Amino acid sequence: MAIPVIDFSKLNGEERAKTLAQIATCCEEWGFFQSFKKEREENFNKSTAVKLLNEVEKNNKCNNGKVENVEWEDVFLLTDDNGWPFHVPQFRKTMKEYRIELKNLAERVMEVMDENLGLPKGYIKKAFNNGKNGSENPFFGTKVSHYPPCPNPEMVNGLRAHTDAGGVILLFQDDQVDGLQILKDGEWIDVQPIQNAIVINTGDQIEVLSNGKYKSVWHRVLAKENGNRRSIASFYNPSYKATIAPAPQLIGEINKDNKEDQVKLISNYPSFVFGDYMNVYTEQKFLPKEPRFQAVRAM
Ligand SMILES: O=C(O)CCC(=O)C(=O)O
Ligand SMILES: [Fe+2]
Repeated sequence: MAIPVIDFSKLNGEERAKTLAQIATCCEEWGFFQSFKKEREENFNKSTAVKLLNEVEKNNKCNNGKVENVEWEDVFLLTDDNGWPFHVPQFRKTMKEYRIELKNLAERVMEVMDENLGLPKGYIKKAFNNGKNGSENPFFGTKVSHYPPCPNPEMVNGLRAHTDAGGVILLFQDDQVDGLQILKDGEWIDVQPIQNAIVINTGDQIEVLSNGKYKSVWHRVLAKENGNRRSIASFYNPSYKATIAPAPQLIGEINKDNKEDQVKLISNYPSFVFGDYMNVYTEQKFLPKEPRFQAVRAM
């Protein structure tokens, strides 16, 4: 089974309706898809991001014992206002450009989801801004990961199984070294590396806003014996102050089709402040999803 690949440039052409439908199916049935656009290939070929990442690689030594509660992953986080390494001036410029592009892509993906869910255009973006147009910023962070080769990959996870907390996640994954897997119908399947594709998935907040129509999907990264795996994940999340709840339009829609489900779904997703959700998530990221909603409901 292969994760679906979508050509986003077709959203602007004759195949718009077909592409919208493909994305809807991905959101409903997979929670993960890969976006591919021809021009990106050229842009990324020119980009110095991957070359610069080589400069921050560290020489990690692996243990032979079983390692619990840790990741075989070396990480740094970027936002708009962190410090930047002065000895690699291009890095800041390149990452800034990259992040602007990806933020735009995330907003386009959210608009497509608005349309597919029958919500007004801009609904999800506005919900992430706490119902305001632009006065509160969504959180947009980029996590750069390095998974070094591990002599005992069966004894440690690159990254333990989790769902993502936030909204839309855009991942530029290594095209040489695989390792990312998603849980689909009870089975772990590989997210096949595709050169210059962006892997897109939806987080817990989209699950709540869509009233469970778009589920956040479990995924993990396997440690590998050979090869250094790099990935750059960008997270488009609500503002910490935003109140998140199922869209009222979707509760109504489910009601028409299946009354029993409606009762269940409403009580499954409380309304909460995203900052509170993150406090719960920090403690429970690698535990079952459902108790997170219960814990935040009780806050
Ligand atoms: O490195 C990857 O491929 C995935 C990273 C990820 O799932 C995460 O940081 O939440
Ligand atoms: Fe993740």
